[in-house]
Amino acid sequence: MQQRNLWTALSILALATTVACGGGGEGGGDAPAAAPAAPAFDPATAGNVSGMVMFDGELPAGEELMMNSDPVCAMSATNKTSDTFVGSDGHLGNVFVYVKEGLEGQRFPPASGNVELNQQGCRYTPHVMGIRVGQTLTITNSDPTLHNIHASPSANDEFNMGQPIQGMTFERTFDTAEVMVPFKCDVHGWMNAYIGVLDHPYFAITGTDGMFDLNALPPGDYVIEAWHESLGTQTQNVTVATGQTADVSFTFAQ
Ligand SMILES: [Cu+2]
Repeated sequence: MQQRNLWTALSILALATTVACGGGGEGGGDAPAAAPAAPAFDPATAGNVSGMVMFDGELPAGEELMMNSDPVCAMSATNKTSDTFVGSDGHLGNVFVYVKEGLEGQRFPPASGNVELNQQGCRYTPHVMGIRVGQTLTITNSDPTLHNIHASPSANDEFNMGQPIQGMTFERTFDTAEVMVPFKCDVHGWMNAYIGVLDHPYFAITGTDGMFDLNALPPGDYVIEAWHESLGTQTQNVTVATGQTADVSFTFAQ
């Protein structure tokens, strides 16, 4: 009697296992694949934001970076001018422009690929960048000298990692949206960079022509912010309509 109960229990267990595994069909017992992230909106309804960041007046001259504390840097660096003020003809580069408000609660497909931050010629390349929450940041030391990458976020975890050997790489992700996360090198006081972490894909960094595009936005009302490391932030409201490109331009001054 006891033996029969045991077999009955085992039979039920086997049946339950078979059902749970989907009857041994495709998938080889792997966990069910997560549903693909659905677009937050119909892309056919999208609109765009485009604009320019200007600097009113003469752009401050780039500060010369004093690299004498490390002979490797002093001898090998081909560019010893600060990246804080870059631009031409009244246009301002290295400005992080992004959707600050208006996308709350929406989900977007994850970004593909890594974002690269290089330490080369004893400076960070790029100087200003953006990344998605959860996207991998690959940090490389291309120099034959010690750098340490020291991030000082307020909403994410701080990290500080030495890279003593040329060619070393290190990967990191961010859990929370944060504009901006500052980076510095504790060995070389002139090295700094900034990364904007967002939970959506609508951000851009202006080049020396000051131009930016935020394409394929859901129609709606947004607050667009422009951030500059020395000149602060500005915001503007904009309405994005299907098939239209709204112009949003910013002018900074000292
Ligand atoms: Cu360094």
